Amino acid sequence: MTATEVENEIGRDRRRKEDQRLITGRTRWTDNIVLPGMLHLAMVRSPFAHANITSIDTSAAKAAPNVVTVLTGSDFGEELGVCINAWPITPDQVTPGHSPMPSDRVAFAGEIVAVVVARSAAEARDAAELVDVEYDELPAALDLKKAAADETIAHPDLGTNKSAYWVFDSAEAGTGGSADEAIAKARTDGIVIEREYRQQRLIPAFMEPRSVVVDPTGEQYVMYSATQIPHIVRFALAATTGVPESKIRVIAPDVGGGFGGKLQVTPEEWIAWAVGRRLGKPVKYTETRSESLLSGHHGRDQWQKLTLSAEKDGTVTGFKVELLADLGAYVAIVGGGVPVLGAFMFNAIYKFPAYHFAVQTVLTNKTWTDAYRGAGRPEATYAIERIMDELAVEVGVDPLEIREKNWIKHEEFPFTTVCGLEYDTGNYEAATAKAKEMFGYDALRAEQQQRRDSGDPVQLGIGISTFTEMCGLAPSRVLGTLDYGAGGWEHANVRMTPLGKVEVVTGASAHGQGHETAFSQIVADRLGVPFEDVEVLHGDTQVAPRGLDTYGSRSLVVGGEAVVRAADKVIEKAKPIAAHLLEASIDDIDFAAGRFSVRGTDQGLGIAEIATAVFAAHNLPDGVEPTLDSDAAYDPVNFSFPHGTHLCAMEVDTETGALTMRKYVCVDDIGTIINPLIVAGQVHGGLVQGIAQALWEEAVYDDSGTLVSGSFVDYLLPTAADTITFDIDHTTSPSTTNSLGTKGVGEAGTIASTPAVVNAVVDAVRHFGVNDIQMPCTPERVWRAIRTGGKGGATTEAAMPHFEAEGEGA
Ligand code: MCN
Repeated sequence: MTATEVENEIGRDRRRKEDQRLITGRTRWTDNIVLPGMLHLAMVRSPFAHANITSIDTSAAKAAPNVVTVLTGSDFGEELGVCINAWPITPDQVTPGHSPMPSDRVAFAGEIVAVVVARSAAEARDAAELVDVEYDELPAALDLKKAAADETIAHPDLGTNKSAYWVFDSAEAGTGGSADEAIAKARTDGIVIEREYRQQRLIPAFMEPRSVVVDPTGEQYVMYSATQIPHIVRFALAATTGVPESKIRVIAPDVGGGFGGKLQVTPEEWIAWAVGRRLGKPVKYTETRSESLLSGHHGRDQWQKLTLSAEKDGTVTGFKVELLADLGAYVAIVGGGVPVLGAFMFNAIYKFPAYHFAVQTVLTNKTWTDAYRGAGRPEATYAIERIMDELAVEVGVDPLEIREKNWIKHEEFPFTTVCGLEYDTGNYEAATAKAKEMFGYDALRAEQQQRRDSGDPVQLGIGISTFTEMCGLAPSRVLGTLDYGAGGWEHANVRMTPLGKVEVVTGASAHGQGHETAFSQIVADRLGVPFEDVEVLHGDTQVAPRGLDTYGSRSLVVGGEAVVRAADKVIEKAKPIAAHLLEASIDDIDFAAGRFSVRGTDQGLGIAEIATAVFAAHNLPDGVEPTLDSDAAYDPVNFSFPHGTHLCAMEVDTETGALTMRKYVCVDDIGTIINPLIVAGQVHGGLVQGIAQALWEEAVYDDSGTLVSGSFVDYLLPTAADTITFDIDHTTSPSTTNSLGTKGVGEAGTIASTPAVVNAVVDAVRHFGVNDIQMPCTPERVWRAIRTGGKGGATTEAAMPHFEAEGEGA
């Protein structure tokens, strides 16, 4: 391949390098790892949501075939470590102690009380059934609103379920006016819309269940884990167990998805680590799918109370958001911070002059919650995009018109929002115009009217979501102001091998996103080498010692930029060597398409030739190191702000409540696209995940705190057969926060699609008096809403309790 042929890797539909090994079964998942003498673990879990442990009899289990030992929390001391919360959102946050294996009291059904160690996984599981645990059941705090009112206490020693109260007020922050004043004024001469929305609890369901292998037999403790965050796991292990980081190696081999669900330092990892160290033998634990649903962290679970004020023409004057967020039994690694991330997104693409946000995080006796694809931003987008539709109805205009009246115009960028964030670029007009055209908006509106007029039993609804999000979880200083426990930089190393190939080491830790391919494209373009000559290494703290891993759609905008900078340093390092070898002045050397050339001549050397010359080191300039190897760490000054317009057409059978999606169009602006094929995959997967929240998925507990939706029979994870073909396209306003002009895409589809779908469903049946249907919009809920003229759809739970500030806000 010639240099010119590799010029434009960026923007090219490259098939993913990693897929060869993934889809031909040649990869090695954590559960495939077999080490000499390896033992297997099975967890004994509490069937009760809240109970004192009165006794644990392990004798029968210990006597079972091939069982090596059975251990409980009291068999361990500090070596067990503690599960950490890395984001206390207020200084006075109430944070229950979280042992990976408590010995006195369990706080959710599924919590681990003992671990069985056996020679095979099956024998360990069988023996786990023989562990006899006596419990003294305690009342469980299960309903979020009741828990917020401290009706039943999830952790009696704490005396309250209220964990933290976090506030942002634009008047106090100096970024806008007072939302309360705006609302009071609108009550007399404008419009006030008050709504309460439910964000149901969801369960991240990745393809590969969580799995961990610990090998304590070498000089280092080695942990293989199906995790998104090998660097953070290593840090947490060292910080809480006292073993130096240099003695810990964490490897995330190929990881089969995470969606935020593997952004956790899990009790199972802690226990495997402690058992491996205790016995001095390699151990493995792989969860069953039921354990995954039961005890891996859950997502969402909020009540949202919203008050929007506007002038009579629909110009928004203020927005007040009050949230209750269910933490579950413990404050997970970034659990409390999830609603805080959302706090900056409720104003979305709009120019609201006044904004107030308050969240009360609440402890309950359910599985702990934490990041799930979008983490706070889907919840915020849902709230604002649903209520903008309500405003349009009140004003009597098309919902796109109400959005256009309030959104930031493209010529107004960069724009500082009422939350104090600076949106660098965007063009909502362009994305919306393109989406409208692809959708056939006017024709579908006409058809909707015709169906209404004729009383067609199948009604048509059109749903809109003009979303934005902050992603590229990054600026360390900003994260510091929010008391987040880490920075947001990313690290890369780019090095040329003696034969002119390139190794790229990244601290990002892909688990399905295709970084090996996309980062190869970036480096191939930058260094002018063939795509095939670039190897991307990641996911092993020994190979990639520095990094902050993958979540928050950060890997390209932060990690990719670090790769660019490291590659540029390689070019800068090679340049004086090229000048020396070409016997020219460095000022006369140009670099393009992988070749250093002497300006005005046909003399030149390829970068691969320089790499070989550097390796030989026979003829280097004085004082030049014989390596073509550079590091870069990048910490951006701002987030990136993808946006887009999503339109959904939904047919609703008003006699049965059955829903049939007819069309889904999305036009996203994610800046420069590195690999359109990967992006399409990200958008498709993301859309399905968001649509699933709107229509199918919900973690349901019974009155005793047992997870009823504990298998895929009841937890309705969609398959490809449940979805339609989406029409996706893009507009481009390059980001200014990185040199490639990219914005993240990993969460965009999920964030945008949920409100587009629910807006479509509500729009189809609004003439029956319906203004909300609680998610998931099951046929039954839709049918009931139509029958009852449901204002607020199927909401059955108690009203939102009034909550007051009890702690310091931000
Ligand atoms: N990309 C691109 N051009 C852009 C933006 C992104 O080519 N303008 C490419 C990137 O190079 C990368 C992929 O798209 O290969 C996603 O990039 P990015 O938006 O940076 O997101 P991350 O790589 O940081 O991935 C995290 C994000 C999150 S937060 C969740 S949750 C999620 C997601 O990615 N979980 C996933 N996508 C997932 N995809 C799979 N298969 N599995 C998961 O668990």
